[in-house]
Amino acid sequence: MTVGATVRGVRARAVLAPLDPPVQTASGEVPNAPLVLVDVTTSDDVVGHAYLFCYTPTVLPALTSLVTELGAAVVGTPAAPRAVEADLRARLRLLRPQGLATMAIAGIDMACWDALARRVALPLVRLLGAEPRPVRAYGSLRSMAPDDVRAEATGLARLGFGAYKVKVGAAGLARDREVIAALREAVGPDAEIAVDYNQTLPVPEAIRRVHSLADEHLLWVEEPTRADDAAGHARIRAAVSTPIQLGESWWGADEMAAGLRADAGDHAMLDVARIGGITGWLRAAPLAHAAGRPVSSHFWPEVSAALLAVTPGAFLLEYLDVAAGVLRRPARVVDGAVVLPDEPGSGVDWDEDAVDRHRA
Ligand code: SMN
Ligand code: MG
Repeated sequence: MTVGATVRGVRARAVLAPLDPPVQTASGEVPNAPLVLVDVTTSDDVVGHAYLFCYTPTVLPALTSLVTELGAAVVGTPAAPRAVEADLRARLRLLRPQGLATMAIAGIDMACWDALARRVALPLVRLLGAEPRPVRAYGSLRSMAPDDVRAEATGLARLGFGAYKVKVGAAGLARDREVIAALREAVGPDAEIAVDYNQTLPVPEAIRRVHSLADEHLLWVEEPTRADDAAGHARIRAAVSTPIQLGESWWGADEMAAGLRADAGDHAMLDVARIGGITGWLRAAPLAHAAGRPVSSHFWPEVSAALLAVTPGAFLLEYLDVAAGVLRRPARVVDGAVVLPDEPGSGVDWDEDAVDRHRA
């Protein structure tokens, strides 16, 4: 292994990974997972892998092309993740990094960290300075209809989670209560339950509903109103007793810092693609801890498990594995925790036959 490898190539492939069941939210349904699979090859022939989830197939060609173009720009430069990330952010300073640009940089960043871990033959968690350990997770449901919730939760409960999250807001408060009751019936009285409104409620309605649901003793209410309305979330938080969770929608540490300054939430949840990759997470997560917010993750269970294992104030990993349909080894859950593989890399490897079947 040479000490300083360079980036030899960056490949981006678009796939539509199967989701069974599809993911439903009050802001729309995701029938299959539009993913960009990123492969960074170094000058000593090591290949790092990462994937990006882009919510809708409409932007899949644009994000694939953005990863390809940004990847081409760093060919020949040192494959050091922090150097690549700084180079790409500098190139996009005038554009401003929010949006697909941050997501594309994050994908290349995660793949560079995977390549580095593979080059030094360390699991990502060891490269980041911690020992592999089980990372406590919660079962994040995809279904929203009470009968589907009951069935899905019964299956998830076999993985031993102590907490679950269900998406609500598809109809009125009565339906929210029906959904929570269905989940409670399936997971039992001791499990914690969180709900996610996926940004759909106007602030007054959010205050009314969250206040009314106080007797459900929810673990948290997530994104009750628009993600970019930090002041609105702060108003909701000041008016209710149930903890408010948000952060999956923050584009980078700057937006996170603004959300923390606005007192928008009691918790903070980081989406490793939107926060800016592994480098972005390592920059942002300490801000939440300094502000006294427990840190949870959004999607990306493999990489998020390694990051939560090194994050002060880490709380819960979201177990919702949207890429499992194209991964050789999806994240493994034992007794309600994601088990980190003690093998080189981040744990992301493609099932190439499945990738071929699901190419977009
Ligand atoms: C969510 C958002 C978009 C797609 C699936 C799920 C949700 C979550 O906000 O927290 O998982
Ligand atoms: Mg959410």
